This record gives sequence, structure tokens and C-alpha cells, in this order.
Amino acid sequence: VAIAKQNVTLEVLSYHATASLEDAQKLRSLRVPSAANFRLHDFAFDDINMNDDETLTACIRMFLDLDLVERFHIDYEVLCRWLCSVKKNYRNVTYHNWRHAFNVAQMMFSIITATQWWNIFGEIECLALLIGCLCHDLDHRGTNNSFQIKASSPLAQLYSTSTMEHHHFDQCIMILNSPGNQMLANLSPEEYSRVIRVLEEAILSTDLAVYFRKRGAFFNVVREGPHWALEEHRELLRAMLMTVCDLAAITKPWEIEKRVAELVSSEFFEQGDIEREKLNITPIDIMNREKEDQLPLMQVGFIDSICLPIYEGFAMLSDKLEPLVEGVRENRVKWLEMAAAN
Ligand code: 5BB
Ligand code: ZN
Repeated sequence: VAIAKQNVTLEVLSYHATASLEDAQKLRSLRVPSAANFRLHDFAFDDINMNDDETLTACIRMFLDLDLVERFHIDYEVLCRWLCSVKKNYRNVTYHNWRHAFNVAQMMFSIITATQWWNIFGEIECLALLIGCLCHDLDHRGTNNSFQIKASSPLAQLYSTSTMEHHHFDQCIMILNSPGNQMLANLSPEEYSRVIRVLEEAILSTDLAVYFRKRGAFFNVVREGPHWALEEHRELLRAMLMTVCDLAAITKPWEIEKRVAELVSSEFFEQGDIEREKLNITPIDIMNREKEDQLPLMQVGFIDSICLPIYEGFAMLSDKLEPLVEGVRENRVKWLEMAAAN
């Protein structure tokens, strides 16, 4: 078993490519527009009209405005190279690509600045959360955890639970350790270990199974009044915040939500096609093209069971986050209208 696992580990972990010094130097030479210019504080942010260079300079802007570059003496060229490498290690899949990661990071930035929660978390946790968002779906293949298990993929042999999320974290660590990409090189050993621990929790929390496991405790904290000085309460807040940012398309103006839901749906259907062709199984409804007309009602179910509870919980923690709940409610009405028109 140990040897088999070692071989799988080698197979899974051996290949990864980082960005070239040239990529980094090109990014380094670009002017970094303001957060206002990019509308980075806007909950209704949309990346559709941005080019890839703009997504990268917007990321730099978030690190700069949270004062992370100065505070942790992050070498600017190393930051540029690291960002290029992170982007490069997202695949061209329909939904779980670089643009998704970028949008999740922007949501984290807008929430922790609007609520001033950066004060609660402090610089170390903010740094880990921002890196966590950008890295949380690294090397996603457009297929979910249950697919890895069903296909007995090398990844599933390596990690039996939270399979993809463990892999995203692994990829994140590999990039952070790659020569020229070590953006955390100037942290003290204590700061470094703390960032990595918070980062691991953050990325593993993006498994919806983890969300379901932790949300009861989170709702208790919300109800009974949080004590943010307690690490236990902050840890729950960070975990739930990752989910809130990961699912934030559901809070966006209808045009954006509709476009993103179609991407999610297409990626699910593509997994369903592989399951039919390669695994000889009938995909579940959400991954079955023949059930395409069920999408609007599935979205209503997704909103009621997963989204509304968590966004309502967050709006109880800060009234600055009420627009997110309103966005979810508006999209619920739209999806119901579409279901009725079917
Ligand atoms: C979500 C949990 N899943 C294990 C089973 C299906 N459910 S669901 O019924 O709430 C559901 C969610 C059903 C359909 C969905 O989309 C159809 C296009 C969604 C859904 N999920 N809709 C969305 O707009 C978004 Br955003 C999401 C999140 C997608 C990423 C979740 C990937 C987790 C992979 C392990
Ligand atoms: Zn994600």
C-alpha cells in the first residue's frame, strides 16, 4: 500500500509548470490602476470586459491596498511571477478556471473591506484568505470529488475525502515553494507556518461537504453573538467566508448570474458526458443534458438549501452584507419565473 501510494503521489505531484521570468517582468512593467478604477469594492463586480493582464494587475491592487506587500516585505517581481504561475495552473475548463478564482478573490476583497473585517482577521489571516481564494481551485479538471472516486483517479487514491480540495492545496504549496515564486520568503518562520495553516483550512473549506459539517456551529455563533477574539469563532467565520465568496455568483445581478449558471451547468453536463462514455453510468440529473429544462428549479433548490441560509447569516453579522441577500432573493424570483415559463 505504501509503495502504491508513493507511485500515485509521484504521478500526481511530479508535473507542474510555473510562469517564466519574462511573464513576471512583463506584468511588473504594467501600471496598476486603482481599486475604484477596477470597481474592486463593488459586490456586483463583473470581469467580463477585462483582459487577462487586467485581472493580474487587479490582483496586485488587492495585495497593495490590503497593505500586504509592505507589511510582509513581498518582493514585487516575485509577487508578479507567483500570480502568473497561479493563473497558469488553472486549466481551460468551462467554469473552474482562472476567472472563477479571480472573482472569488475580488469578492473576498470587497467583503473584508466593506465590513472592515480585515481588522478582525489581522494581516496574516487576510494574506492567507486572499492567497486561498486565488488558489482554491488550482488545477481543477472540471470534474467533482465523486467523479474522482467513481473513476478511481490517481487523485482519489491519494485523498479519499475532499479529494480535489486537497489537490488544490497541494498545487498552491508547490507554487509557493517554486524558485522565483516564493512570495512568502520574507515572513518570519512563525508567520509563515501560521499563513500556511490558515491557507490550508481556507482551501479545504471550499468543499461543500465541509460547509455542511461546519455551518450548524457557525449559525450558533451568529445567533449567540460572536467573540472574534476567539480563534474558534474566527476560524468558522473564515471557513464560511470562503463558501460565501465561492458561491457569490448567486448574489450578482441577473445578467451575470444567468451567464455564470450556464457555465456551471455546461461543466456539469461535460462531466455527465464523460460518465456516460467512459464510465458507462447514467449521470445524476444535474449532469444529465437530457434534464436541461430542470436547471431553473435546481437553482431554486440550491438557493433555498445552501445559499440563502449562509448569506442571511452573514447579513446578521454585518448589515453591509445585506445587498448580497437581496441579490440572492432577486435571482430566486428570476429562476422561479423561468421555471414557470418552462
Ligand atoms: C449542490 C451540491 N451537490 C453535491 C449536489 C447538487 N447540489 S444543488 O442541488 O444545490 C445544485 C447546485 C444543483 C445544480 C446546480 O447548478 C446547476 C447549474 C447547483 C449550483 N452549484 N448552481 C450554481 O449556480 C453554483 Br455557483 C453552484 C456551485 C458550483 C460549484 C460547486 C462545485 C462543487 C464540486 C464538488
Ligand atoms: Zn471555487
